[in-house]
Amino acid sequence: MSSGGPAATPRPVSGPAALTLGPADRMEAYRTMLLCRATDDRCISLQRQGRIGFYAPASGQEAAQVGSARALGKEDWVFPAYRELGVALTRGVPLQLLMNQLIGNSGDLCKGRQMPNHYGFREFRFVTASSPIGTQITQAVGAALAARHRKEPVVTITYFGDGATSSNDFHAGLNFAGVFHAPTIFFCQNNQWAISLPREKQTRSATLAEKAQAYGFPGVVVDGTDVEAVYQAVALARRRALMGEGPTMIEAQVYRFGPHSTSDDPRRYRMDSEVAQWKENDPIKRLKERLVAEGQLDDARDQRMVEAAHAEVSRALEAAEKLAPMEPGSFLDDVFAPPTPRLTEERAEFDLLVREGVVRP
Ligand SMILES: Cc1ncc(C[n+]2csc(CCOP(=O)(O)OP(=O)(O)O)c2C)c(N)n1
Repeated sequence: MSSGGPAATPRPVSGPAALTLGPADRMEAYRTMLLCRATDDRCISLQRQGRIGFYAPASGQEAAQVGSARALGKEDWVFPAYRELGVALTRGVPLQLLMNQLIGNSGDLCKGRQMPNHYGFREFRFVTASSPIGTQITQAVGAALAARHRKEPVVTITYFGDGATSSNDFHAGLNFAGVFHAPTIFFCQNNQWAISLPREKQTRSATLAEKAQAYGFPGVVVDGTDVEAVYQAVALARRRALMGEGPTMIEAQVYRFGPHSTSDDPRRYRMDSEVAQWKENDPIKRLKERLVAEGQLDDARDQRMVEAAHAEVSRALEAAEKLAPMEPGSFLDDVFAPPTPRLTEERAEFDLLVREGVVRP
């Protein structure tokens, strides 16, 4: 599968990873986190203007996503949920390609058939997200066992939220991984809310990570607003998995700053004061402070980086909006190969409706 569109954000992932992030890695992580935040801000606005249909923001979760993805190797497979923008960008997915999917235009690799945010990029080993909560967890375990069977030295990582720990697939996936020693990393972003359900109503377990112990492997809690701590936890889990020591679950404690998606209003179920409290630990602010303290960043350079991130989003969006829409009759493609006689007939009927102006391309 080709990536299509210009490579606006080429960020090849190197691996296997060292156990700590170096200064240049920290700066690169910061750049990606700024791009992630700028993309979120723009996409919420685009949805409000009717230019995209739906969006699930990742703001507040950038360190968890970028830190974890930086610890992976290029050959590892990612099984995401629908909120993993920072992971996609770190894997090197060009921003325009993401925009193409949000719009569902003719450059969208999913051909406009997936909900916005539910993208997948084979070239970056980023498997298409599914909406049913938790289904990616069992898929990641199966793929890890298949890779081991083929003697491929890779791990799979699956991303999911606190709400997904109540799904059947979470328990089936962890049990199977424990029994068969799957080289899988279970990366839970506990962002404290599953739409309107708070973390304390999700489970009586003291932590989500401790659920892994019941399945016979380690579960660790990490401060998900600290990019270095996240990186280290994933690098260690990956090393364990590659050494044949089996799976690890990581619970990254974060907070979702924005709505669950553009379809809800979080002020109806949570207090502004809670949001404000978590914003004191904004992962971008934390990493900025670290970079300033070590002399890599000052306010002027930071300002230029923020502006560059917004400009990159504008360029990607402009290019994506110039692309033609999907050809409407394409919904009949890819059903059967070769198409059945009935499909061919339907396609001819559809093309006639387009020619007669009944259906507008
Ligand atoms: C099986 C299933 N049940 C319910 C839903 C509706 N739903 C969509 S998102 C969501 C909450 C998920 O919360 P969490 O796993 O914490 O992830 P987050 O959205 O916070 O990242 C629910 C219940 C669904 N998509 N699939």
